[in-house]
Amino acid sequence: MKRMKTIIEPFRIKSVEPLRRTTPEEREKFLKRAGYNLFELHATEILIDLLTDSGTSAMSTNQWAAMMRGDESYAGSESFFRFKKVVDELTGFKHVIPTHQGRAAERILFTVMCKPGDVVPNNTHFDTTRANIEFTGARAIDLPIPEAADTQARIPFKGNMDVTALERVIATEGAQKIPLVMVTVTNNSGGGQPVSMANIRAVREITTRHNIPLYLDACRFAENVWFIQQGEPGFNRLTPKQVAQAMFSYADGCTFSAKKDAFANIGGFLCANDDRLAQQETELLILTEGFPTYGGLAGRDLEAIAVGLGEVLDPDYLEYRIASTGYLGRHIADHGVPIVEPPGGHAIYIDAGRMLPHIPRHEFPGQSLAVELYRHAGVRSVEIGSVMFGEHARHELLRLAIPRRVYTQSHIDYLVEAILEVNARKDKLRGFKIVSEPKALRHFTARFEPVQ
Ligand code: P70
Repeated sequence: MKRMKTIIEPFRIKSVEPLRRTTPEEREKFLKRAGYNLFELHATEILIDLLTDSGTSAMSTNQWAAMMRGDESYAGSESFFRFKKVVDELTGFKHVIPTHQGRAAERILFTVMCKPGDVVPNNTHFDTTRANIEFTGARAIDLPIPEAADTQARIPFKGNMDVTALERVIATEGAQKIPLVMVTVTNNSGGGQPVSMANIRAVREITTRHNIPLYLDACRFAENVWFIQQGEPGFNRLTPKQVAQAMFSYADGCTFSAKKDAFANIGGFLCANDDRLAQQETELLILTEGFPTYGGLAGRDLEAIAVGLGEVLDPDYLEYRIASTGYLGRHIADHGVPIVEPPGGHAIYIDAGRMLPHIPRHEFPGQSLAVELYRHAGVRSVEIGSVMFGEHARHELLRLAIPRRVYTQSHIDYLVEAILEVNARKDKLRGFKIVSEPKALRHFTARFEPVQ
């Protein structure tokens, strides 16, 4: 049968949550109280929340049903074995350690593997990954491909790692100083861009030659898989699950935040093939997270993850997901808003540095745009630039992250309208300065004031 052109949300809605409207005067008051940091807003003050796609997904009826089956035994819970079976089959790794979220997996992994003076390359580290590596005294270095420097370049698999740069880093630092190489799929800081299988294979080849373990930061593995399946030669006859299995087969382990591509509201895991490492990781897990068959999660959370990992690989879902993100991207970019091209998987990133050339980096153009979009339309987004990454920021971006299965087409159309209205008077936007900040991960709690 010939397929119709319109791609629809492949679900219907059973339970709804009202959206809350606010007036411009109220939003001005909330912004002042929050120190112009959108993390400080209350959820009730927001109309459409694009702060993150993490932990914000709508769960399915099957996930809710599975939660009722949650076995809350402290040790040996049935839910753990159901979860483990799904993760084993998907990833093929020998050991799986549940954690309460992605960063707990990162902390355990880097505590066990890194020491001061070490270096950990990644295509691009995300905020908590970088912070957890630096916390051990090691150095986190980003090796995106050179083409990623140009936000306007429309090339596929723009999330790839620069393998020539990886060889160079190994040659200059020495393999013994590199406890692991990581590849983040999709590349979150870089624009939600996918990494090709060919690139993962090339990184594997280099790391094998130097005897360095390769780990995937697999938070958005399914979205990455869809780009490979649709766009990389040789994969379109495989199912998304088979492509995912192929992708995981190149790695020695992974970290995973189940708050993204498992549609769970909380959870994560750490996988490893190395028995000795897994042993050390399990010991740390018991110290800070919990017994190895629950690792900081309730049995019901493990059930939700197990079901979610199956649902996310449904081709109808992935087709809709990537089309919906692309629709937002095309509709604003084709009307003059510079975005990171081409649109990625989970979010659209506006190049705020390019859109607001009159606001210098040190006055945070991404933050200025985030504040204005909230002020204008009640939409919350997040700066991914010099506020989040300081001197490591490569671009001044504003990320519009799309929660999974939560918003409909008309919400997206409202966003397009709001963004184009702000764009029409972008020259009026002013910069910000930071008036207080913590030592690490400052974006979560810093306070700002507008520059006069
Ligand atoms: C996001 C959230 C989390 C994340 C990630 C990658 C590639 C590990 C983690 C940690 C964080 C965030 C950012 C801004 C606003 C709110 C939240 N990413 N690796 O939205 O996982 O959060 O489970 O500890 O993207 O991108 P976890």
